[in-house]
Amino acid sequence: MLTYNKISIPLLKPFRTSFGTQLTRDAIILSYREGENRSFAEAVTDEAPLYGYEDNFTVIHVIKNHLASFFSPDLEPYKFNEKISGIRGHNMAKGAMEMLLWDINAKREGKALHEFLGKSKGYADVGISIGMSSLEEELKMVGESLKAGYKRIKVKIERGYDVELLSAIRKNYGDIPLSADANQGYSRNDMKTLKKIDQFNLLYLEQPLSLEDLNGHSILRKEMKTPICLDESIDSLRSATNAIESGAVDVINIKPGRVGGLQNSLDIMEIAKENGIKVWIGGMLETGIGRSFNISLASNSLVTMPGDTSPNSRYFRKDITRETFDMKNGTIVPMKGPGIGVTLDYEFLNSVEVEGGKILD
Ligand code: OSB
Ligand code: MG
Repeated sequence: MLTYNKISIPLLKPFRTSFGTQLTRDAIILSYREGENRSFAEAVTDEAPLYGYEDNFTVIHVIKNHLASFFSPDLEPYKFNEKISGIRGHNMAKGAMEMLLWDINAKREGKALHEFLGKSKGYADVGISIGMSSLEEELKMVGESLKAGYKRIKVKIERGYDVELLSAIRKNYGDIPLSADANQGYSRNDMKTLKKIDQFNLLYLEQPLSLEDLNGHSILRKEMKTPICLDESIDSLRSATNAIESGAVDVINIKPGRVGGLQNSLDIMEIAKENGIKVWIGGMLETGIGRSFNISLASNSLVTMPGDTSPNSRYFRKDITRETFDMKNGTIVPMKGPGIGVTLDYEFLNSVEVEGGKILD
């Protein structure tokens, strides 16, 4: 039986980006039950379409009305992708369904997901994505994160809160591995400000312009020394190919939940490698379920930079999974499995459930 739960769990701290402030993680969790066995997946959407065009409501709608009829637990993920290829867009909904099949398939083989995916190093290199707050608070967070062992610090920037922040971080902490994520907060009219960011020697500048403005990113890439990383713009293998071919990108932030799942993520990693593009695995404040998928993928040897996959405890006082991830020396070891290797705390899940129901018998 295939079911979904929509949950809302409080974040330990508000997470502010250029597109808004998140106080809770509102997630759609998919569960598939076969006898005693349970498999899970998580959609990366939120309540409102601020990051991309999909939201929790469209995900439930698309899964129920368009994807579920193609689902069979006996399908390999790539076969499912072939079957749904006529349905346009909605890669966050597709990604949740596709990842569910990876968990089902890995569990049937009795393998941990990271092993089932192949090429696992056995650990993921971890960076932190720090939400916006006061300059003082952020400087403190950067210091604590370095002490905790994070291998890369990423801060969020927006118009009017960029140069001053980055300059203060460099002044206080020197030549640390630093990047900045604008979440589409700038436009082509901001070239002057964006070029000022070159002085900070960032590892990369993430998604400065609108997700639709691939040409703008190509122009910016010629104007700036700082490598350009794309996040929101890359929602499929096709958009990754387009971005690479049009010279719009140096680094890709791969979120399997955004690009339609793990198969597309692996395919993007391959074309990135062929073209000398660096990749890392991002996050969307996932619960332990989405986090386990991300960390399993992030341990793949084709991933070339630390990702946004902090331990659960950084986001939530309590998570819906009983198992949690710990970071040691800036690395996290993926779950031992089978599959994503996490179980649900149903008592807690019920207490944070907003709605739920059956999708397929
Ligand atoms: O742009 O990477 C992003 C969170 C929500 C939406 C978009 C983004 C983020 C993050 C947080 O940066 C990454 C994480 O810690 O999960
Ligand atoms: Mg981003």
